[in-house]
Amino acid sequence: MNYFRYINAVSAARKASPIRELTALLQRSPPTTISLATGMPNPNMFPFETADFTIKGGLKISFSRDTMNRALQYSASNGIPELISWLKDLQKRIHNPPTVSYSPEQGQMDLCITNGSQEGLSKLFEMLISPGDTVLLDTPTYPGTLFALQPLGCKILSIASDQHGLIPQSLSDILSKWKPDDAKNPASGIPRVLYTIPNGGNPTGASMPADRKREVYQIARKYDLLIIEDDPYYFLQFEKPWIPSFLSLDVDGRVIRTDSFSKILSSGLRIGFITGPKPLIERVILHIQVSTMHVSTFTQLMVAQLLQQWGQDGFLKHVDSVVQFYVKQRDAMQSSAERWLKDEVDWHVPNAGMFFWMKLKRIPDTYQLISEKALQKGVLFVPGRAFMLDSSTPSSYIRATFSISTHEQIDQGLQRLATLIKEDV
Ligand code: 09M
Repeated sequence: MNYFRYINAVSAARKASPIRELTALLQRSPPTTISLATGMPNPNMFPFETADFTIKGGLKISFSRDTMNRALQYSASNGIPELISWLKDLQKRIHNPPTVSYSPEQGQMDLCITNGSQEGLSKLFEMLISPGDTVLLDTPTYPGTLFALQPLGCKILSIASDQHGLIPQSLSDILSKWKPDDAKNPASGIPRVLYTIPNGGNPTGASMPADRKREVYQIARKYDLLIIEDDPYYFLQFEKPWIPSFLSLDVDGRVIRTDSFSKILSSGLRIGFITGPKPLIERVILHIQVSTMHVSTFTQLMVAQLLQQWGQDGFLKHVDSVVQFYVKQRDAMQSSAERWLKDEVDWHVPNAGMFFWMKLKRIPDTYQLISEKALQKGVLFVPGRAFMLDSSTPSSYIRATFSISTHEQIDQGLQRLATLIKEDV
């Protein structure tokens, strides 16, 4: 892969700050080293001394004074070493990416920690997109992606999707406007980036089966596309075996995957990670160096110590227990939807994630119904328009989330929706 083909002028111009490089060096140096080098404050002057965290299941994490000093200090931009190595091992176990054994230039798997997957996504877009570029994605999609992409001045081509996610034939049809050889011609305007949410799609709830992913990967090879696999709901898959990821198919080093701990450890701690070819991950790290500098060392240490105590098996056991909860929530929404909405609404039962994507059959546009009347009835959903390329496009859909409400609230909420629909049509 010629990674220079994908990065824009801003990203190509990024250089390593010597001071940040020194910080990383210091992290690896023996404790006897006397550093008169970096501009780090003296942590003994910080007010926080120690901390104890009580973890479900009886575990405890204690930050001694030394750990606390480290937790409150600057750290390397790619993440603290123990968290990076734990997560690399996890990726190897779960996805077993072919790129693990590649050389760095061939696109060897690398990983860096981000402030949730949102930081990873926005940094990827800012690395890859130049004004006038054409980007491929399946709509409806996550507004956090649309609103990160649109100001970059790119044209977005929307690929059709159904209850199994992005439709490979639609991707092929859209790309057939170009010849595969156009990938060698910068003036051809051929898209270079494909973005998709492969599991528990936001808002659609759709998950892509493995054979579709293989088809999409082959199309990406044909047209030399980079695939951004935004997968924050990977660990909220309700059925095993988990569907193989794009990363697991990545023989070329053309997949960058954004993962998130937001749905399974904490959304407020802001821990996500991106996994992909080293030459691209390095560019993202250069951007982190001059923006957020790094994810909170405190947060990273908290999570690293938990993961180290759990081990991979303990982590996966925790994921199972989270999934068990969400399956019951999903089932509660399914049975309440059956009870109140089945004449007026169409939906597919999601196999992952937190969302039902409901089509209100007799309502051509849900925007007013939701933004004005629903609130008066004491219930709220996101109107479908919010997930469209152009948010002024009418949509008969709504997104209903089953993560946070009790079964009773879900039932009442959907009953209120049923009343609302009856009054409206
Ligand atoms: N709604 C998300 N989605 C959301 C949402 C949210 C406050 C977040 C996809 O926490 P991160 O950074 O790992 O998650 C970002 C992210 C990336 N990709 C597909 C997502 O769904 C999070 C936060 C209020 C509302 C929110 O509605 O859908």
